Amino acid sequence: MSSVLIALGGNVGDVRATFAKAIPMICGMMQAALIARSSDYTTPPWGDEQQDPFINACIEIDTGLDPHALLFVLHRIEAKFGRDRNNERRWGPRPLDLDIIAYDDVQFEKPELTLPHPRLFERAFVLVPLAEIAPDRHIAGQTPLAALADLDTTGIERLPPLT
Ligand code: A4P
Ligand code: MG
Repeated sequence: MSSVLIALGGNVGDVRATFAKAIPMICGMMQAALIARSSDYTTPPWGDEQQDPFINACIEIDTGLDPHALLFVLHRIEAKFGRDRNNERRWGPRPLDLDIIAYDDVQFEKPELTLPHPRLFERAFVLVPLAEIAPDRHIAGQTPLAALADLDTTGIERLPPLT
């Protein structure tokens, strides 16, 4: 089994309800065990600031699937929640975005998949939830907690659990 960190994001529709349904779907379709789930956070839009705030979270799972199979399943789940990659702009609004942040200590760079995620350390909206569940995990020579010290976390707020 491999330990995989996945970042969830979205800003279209009821994103917290989407996460609540998508996480068991991820585990079911990947025959994976959910090891950890961060809180949900509201985060200011990054990259393209002319859009609604996002909700972000991170999970850790144990799975036997290889990285490419994992990406294929994640894209299918994004589509189930209404994501249409053909009709969106880069960094624009989307109901659900599922990024593979890290897969064990695997490192490679291909057009369709780069591990660890290449923009991970630029993004407080990924690192804040990641630091909640894996503060000291070594990813490409850094840890989420240490990397966060260099980033602006203004406007990122942890949300109370849904009742
Ligand atoms: N890809 C390569 N490596 C990976 C990986 N490790 N995990 C490829 C997942 N996918 C990977 O992804 C484009 C392609 O990257 C995929 O087809 C896959 O084959 P995408 O998610 O469609 O692209 P994107 O989202 O437009 O670009 P990018 O750079 O991945 O950005 P994000 O982060 O996904 O951008 N602001 C806040 N606050 N919170 C957010 O969640 N999200 C975005 C979306 C912008 N601003 C945001 C947020
Ligand atoms: Mg993405």
